[in-house]
Amino acid sequence: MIELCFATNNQHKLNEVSHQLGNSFVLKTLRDIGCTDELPETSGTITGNSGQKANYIWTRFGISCFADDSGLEVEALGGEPGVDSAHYSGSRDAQKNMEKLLEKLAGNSNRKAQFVTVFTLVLHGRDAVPVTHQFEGRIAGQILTEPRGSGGFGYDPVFQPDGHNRTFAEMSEEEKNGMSHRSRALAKMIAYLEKQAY
Ligand code: ITT
Repeated sequence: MIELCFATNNQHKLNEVSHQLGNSFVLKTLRDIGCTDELPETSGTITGNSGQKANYIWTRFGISCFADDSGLEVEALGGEPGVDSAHYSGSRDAQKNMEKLLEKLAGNSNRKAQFVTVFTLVLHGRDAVPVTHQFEGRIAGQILTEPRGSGGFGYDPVFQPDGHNRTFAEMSEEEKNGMSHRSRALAKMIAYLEKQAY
């Protein structure tokens, strides 16, 4: 069975992804491989940061791995917070990040937004040459004027996916996972992995 390390320090992402991966792969955490480092995220783009995180683990630990970089893109804010989603308010405080977002959108009737994620998979190839692939997932929705619900993480209480009348934070993890940006990208990665002959 393929062993894959998920290069994330975000426990919520880990929970979401481990459920979806099921038993076809052995999922290793950063803790399992003894990595306590802060992962680099300095490229300025979601795609670039995703690659940086996975390549960091491959280079230091030589283990097949994947990383997810994700963010919320709000149309009326020109795509903000985007790559800065995790620390939009200046700190990694989800409450403060949401407050800043709602303040910036106050009085604005265009509430369109999307969550975006890019997974980078680095697989141990022949002769230890790494094989790298990226997979993207998106979900469109609206930013509400105030938070609702207590599930999920990050901006989930203010994000309502199109076609639904509840926020991600009002849904069960299973329901969010049935449509989220992360699960869509992950489904593509799993389909790719299942095609590989091991
Ligand atoms: P790692 O880098 O260790 O994986 P992180 O939390 O720093 O964890 P990102 O750099 O990818 O993750 O930042 C993503 C941020 O975007 C995250 O902290 C949330 O604020 C937001 N975000 C991403 N996916 C989300 C989701 O499903 N629901 C709500 N907010 C999300």
